[in-house]
Amino acid sequence: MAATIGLIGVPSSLGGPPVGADLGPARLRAAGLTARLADGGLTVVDFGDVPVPPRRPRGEYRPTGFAPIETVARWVAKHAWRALSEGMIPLVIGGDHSASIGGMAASSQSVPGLGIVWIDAHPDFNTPDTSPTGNVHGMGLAIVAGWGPTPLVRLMGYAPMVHPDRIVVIGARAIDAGEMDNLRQAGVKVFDGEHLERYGVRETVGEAMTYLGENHTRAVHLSVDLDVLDPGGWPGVSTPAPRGITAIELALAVQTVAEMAPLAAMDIMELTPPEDAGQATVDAAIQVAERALAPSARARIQNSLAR
Ligand SMILES: [Mn+2]
Repeated sequence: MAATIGLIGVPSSLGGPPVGADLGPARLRAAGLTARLADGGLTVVDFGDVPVPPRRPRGEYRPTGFAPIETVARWVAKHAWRALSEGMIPLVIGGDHSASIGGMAASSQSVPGLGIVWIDAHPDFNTPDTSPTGNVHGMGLAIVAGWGPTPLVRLMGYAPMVHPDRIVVIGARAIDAGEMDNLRQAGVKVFDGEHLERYGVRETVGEAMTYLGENHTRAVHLSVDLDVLDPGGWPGVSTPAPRGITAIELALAVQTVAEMAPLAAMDIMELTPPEDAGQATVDAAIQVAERALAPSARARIQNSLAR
């Protein structure tokens, strides 16, 4: 039976720099995300966009405090929990990556044996003490793993939302020094960009999924930050990092994850339309959704390759 997707837009850049990640959900919808998923055999229920508090109106850019991020996280959690409780797969589209906190809060509550696959140029494992920028989009995974500001860490009343031994990071290539210490102390497994270059997508993802399986993961929340892509070809993100993988490699990575474990929930984050000259990044984002979620879209691609 084909899955039903609960689409949740998070038009927020409160967790990152003000360069337009808040425009991501509207861009994805305008580019036909819903129709493409429907063509792939999925039913899509669009929950619309969550309400987002305004940025500070005046003055120099400063990182947003935790309270508005918490508000957004609670809205995302509410919608994601509703989707999960009705048997749907929540698909959160961002928006900056701090919006994953709310979706993971909901998944952690609803899905037994939840593991996380975090595909990102950055591991997002800073805490307020180690973050060079103070932006919460660089702290999201740490918060889910129980590290960081208490109101966010304890969003659901318990912490961690997901045990660090059921979390893998794939593709990280820009890791801050203090962030690296946090990752080591927490015991989060990182398959970095160099690992991907050396062993390729299939082997790296296979190794990551085997590790999660050994730690009793029964379903996965897959979170994709589009900045894992090479900004030379896919520039539409808010914090580009040099090097990175191709759209084909990313599509193969998410498909491999979906083949190896039940997908409980998914995020596609950090699409930043003003930076996306030529719309390669929005196209890649839609392909990522199709390849992870739509079985018949996958079959069509495989058939066309076989011919
Ligand atoms: Mn990220």
